[in-house]
Amino acid sequence: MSFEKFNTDADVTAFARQHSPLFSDQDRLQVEEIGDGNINFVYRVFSDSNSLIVKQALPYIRVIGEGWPLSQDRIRIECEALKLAAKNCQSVVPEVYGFAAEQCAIVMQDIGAYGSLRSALIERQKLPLVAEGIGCFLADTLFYTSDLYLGSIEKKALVQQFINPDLCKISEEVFFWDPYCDHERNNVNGLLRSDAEQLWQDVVLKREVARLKAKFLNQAEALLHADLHSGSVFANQSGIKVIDPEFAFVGPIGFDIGLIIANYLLNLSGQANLPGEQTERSDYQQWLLASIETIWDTFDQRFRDHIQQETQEPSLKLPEYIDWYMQELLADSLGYAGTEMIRRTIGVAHVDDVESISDPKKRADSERLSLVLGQILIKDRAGFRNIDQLVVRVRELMYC
Ligand code: SR1
Ligand code: MG
Repeated sequence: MSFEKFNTDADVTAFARQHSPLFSDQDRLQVEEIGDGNINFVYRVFSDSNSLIVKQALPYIRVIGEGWPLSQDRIRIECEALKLAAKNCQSVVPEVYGFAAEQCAIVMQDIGAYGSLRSALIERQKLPLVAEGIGCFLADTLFYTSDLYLGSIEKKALVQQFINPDLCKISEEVFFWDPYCDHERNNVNGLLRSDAEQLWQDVVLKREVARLKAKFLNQAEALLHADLHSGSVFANQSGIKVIDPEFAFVGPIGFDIGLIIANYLLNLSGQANLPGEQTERSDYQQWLLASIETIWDTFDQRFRDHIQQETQEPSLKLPEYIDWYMQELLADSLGYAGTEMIRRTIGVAHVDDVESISDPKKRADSERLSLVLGQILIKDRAGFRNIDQLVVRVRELMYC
């Protein structure tokens, strides 16, 4: 793939004009770089009356530089995943206006009316429709790209369309390997060193993580977003938008569900030591736990409804099979939630929900909670019969 990097604002505005009908020749355009993610460059292009987003994938990871090369095919994957999600789950993703393989760039809708869910959680906002919106997003995008809906031939074509080896390799390493050894990429708070060392010795934990990794590698169940943390969800009073599906591939459904649940739990760990009144903190913690229940319950109900109404394959519609299958999905989701909590605590990429706690001792207290909860989720995942049991266990652990 030949490649033309945007070097100036003029490069970005020319690209925006060429690939979207939003601006007229008379419009004076301005550009601001807004990307705060780890991987790509993101620009907002705006006139007096309109705006859009340009996203460009360089042949390496933005925050690391040329030392960590990365396939630019990820931008095609993102573009195609956004279009498919728009079809399967209406208006929950930004509209794609244009794509150009030569520049490895997409032009898409500006969702400036929404803010990152991570920031909203850190600020203790109680946005009313978010958890339900996430549950619906999960049920729709995952059902309509699984064998429960697609024909056998169509499903294999989908697997082929979303072969995404470079991005999968990042997750294989940063979720399932680095945090379980003294890896040079890890970022361990000095006050947490002995907790991390203890974790690295836990062979039962490492065996369970290996089982989850094997599923991640082998279980082509549905098209995942595959990086569904709270920075990939944007939200406001009227709902959500989900962005950044560049990690998309056909993998185990529980990975998407687990990641977003984990991000609520990471915020919950952070809340214990973020500034503010104790009553306000614990009230918000209850709200986070209620949100997790709503995410799972909405997903569970809607996914079952889809199966009942739309699955054609008779063997996969058996009520006995569906009950067993949903139980497996819950266990997988909790297991992957555990891996997200651990990797965001001692791995390479942390989250602001905890990182923003300025006192290192208090931050270590929150990190310790995340590590302990992460291990419980991984090791005991099959023991939770429903989401309420998880909530009870978290309350016991965190005294909240
Ligand atoms: C080195 S890349 C680390 C993380 O950034 C992305 O957003 C993904 O979450 C990835 O795991
Ligand atoms: Mg991202």
